[in-house]
Amino acid sequence: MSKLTQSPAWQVLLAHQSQINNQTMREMFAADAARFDKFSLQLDGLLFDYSKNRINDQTLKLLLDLARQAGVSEWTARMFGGDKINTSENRAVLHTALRAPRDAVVMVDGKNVVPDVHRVLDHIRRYTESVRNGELRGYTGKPLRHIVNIGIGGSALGPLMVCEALKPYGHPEMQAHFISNVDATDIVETLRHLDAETTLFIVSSKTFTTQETLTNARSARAWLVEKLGAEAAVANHFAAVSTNLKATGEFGINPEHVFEFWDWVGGRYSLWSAIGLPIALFIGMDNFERLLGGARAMDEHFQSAPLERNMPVILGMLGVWYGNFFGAGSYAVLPYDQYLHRLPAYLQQLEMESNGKCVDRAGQPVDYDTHFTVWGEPGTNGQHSFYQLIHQGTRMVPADFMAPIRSHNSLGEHHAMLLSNCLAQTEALMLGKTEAEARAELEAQGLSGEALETLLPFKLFPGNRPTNTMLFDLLDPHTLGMLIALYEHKIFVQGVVWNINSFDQWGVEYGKQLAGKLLPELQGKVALSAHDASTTNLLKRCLSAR
Ligand code: G6Q
Repeated sequence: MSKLTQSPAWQVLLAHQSQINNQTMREMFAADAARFDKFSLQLDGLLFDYSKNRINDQTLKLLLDLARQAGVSEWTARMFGGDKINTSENRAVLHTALRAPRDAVVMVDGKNVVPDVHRVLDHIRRYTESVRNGELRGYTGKPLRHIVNIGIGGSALGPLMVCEALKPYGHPEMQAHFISNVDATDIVETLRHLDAETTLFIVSSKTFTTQETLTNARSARAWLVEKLGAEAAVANHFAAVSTNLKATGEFGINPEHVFEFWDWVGGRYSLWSAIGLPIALFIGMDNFERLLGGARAMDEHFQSAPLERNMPVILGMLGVWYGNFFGAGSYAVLPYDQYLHRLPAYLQQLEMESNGKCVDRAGQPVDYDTHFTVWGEPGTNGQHSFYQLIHQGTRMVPADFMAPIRSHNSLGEHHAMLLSNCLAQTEALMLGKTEAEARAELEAQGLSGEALETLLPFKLFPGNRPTNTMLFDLLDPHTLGMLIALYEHKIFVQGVVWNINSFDQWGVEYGKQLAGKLLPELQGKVALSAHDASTTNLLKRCLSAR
């Protein structure tokens, strides 16, 4: 057994789980009028209600004991302080420095990195303002109005999710597009509707070696040159974001349009850096800074609030509670805001790439579960599809609900209906429906006797299904910044408890390596090497069809 599963805090939680397993939240709410006050927190208008969880005062105390035992506060100080806690890559983890104020000091290898962060932010401001106000134009003199981000994974999902989420703040004449997939359909279908004269490509790649991104960038460049009839057009229509300035130079991107970031920014944590360039172009630099300000507010809260009142710590420990002590294998993200429709996809990467690990920091196999599968869809669409399983399936699926109190689009009763659905779902999941309640309902519908008894079992809802609710006034840049940073830090807390490195991604690297080997075989450039029978026959089938 590992040190973690043998530890006193873990063992006490195991025993506690068997006690609480028989209690219902229905009873807990009935017994404690102060439950909501006790189990909810607020920060800058963001209300985090975690009272609909299978916890009591003792559970919370024991979960926080586990967090203390794991050293959550100490690890937090190390991360914010620039220690190289990403040990398998020997890197600091400093996405928090990207939203630090100008006068902050964060040292990496004896150098304060904050002046560099603000130098790049100033560069982004100058560049985005000149594109937005039409000073910097395309090759034929037209303003650049279609921003096309070419990047994948961490160099795409964050900016895409944020541009979608903050559409109401977008420049009225601008549109943001995202090309990621090496599948030509992605670029062909995106460019089909665009006018080269008004299109600005941003090639975003931390390493500037990623096959998909460089292939798409080359195809985009060829498209532009063909449409505008001049190589010289590339200078105005391309920008790049990378840590690899040598490679951006070799690709031929005007150095004035190259935005730098650093190896201490993880790809999936990079939307706050120059990787956020499409966001700043689309919503403007003032709004981008509000987004950074929201994340900074969450950073300050995470660093300073006691564990008992600390949102990321509590959210993280609730995940540990269900994942490790109730055997939950997945959790759902359910935004009741259409603008957040890409949040589940973004969190899938952030969470699963960070904490989907099977060895601990020392490289030893773990004997406990690490991260859940993350999935979700915006409400109310999910209600008409997979909520059935959440309500009446055999597995526990903890879920995070989130909703704005006000909508950017007030239209008739839409928003009241949306909100009522959100609140009704968490209430129903918590309460369930007892036999007596179901029976009374059926009787009220005029059923009786055998007909009633036959239908009754299908009408029962076990309830006691845990949910969190994040409620906020309006989905604005500050709130979104807080929300994203909340999840970033929650993941960090869980990684600390599981004693894993949340900041490497060797699984991604392996995929990149494998595809590189198969490509020349698939193109018929080299003979087939030894593969398993399945892969060999799939390759042969592809080759024979060419
Ligand atoms: C993120 C991962 C991964 C990465 C992509 C793109 O944390 O490392 O998703 O962002 O593989 O990499 P580049 O930015 O280097 O092209």
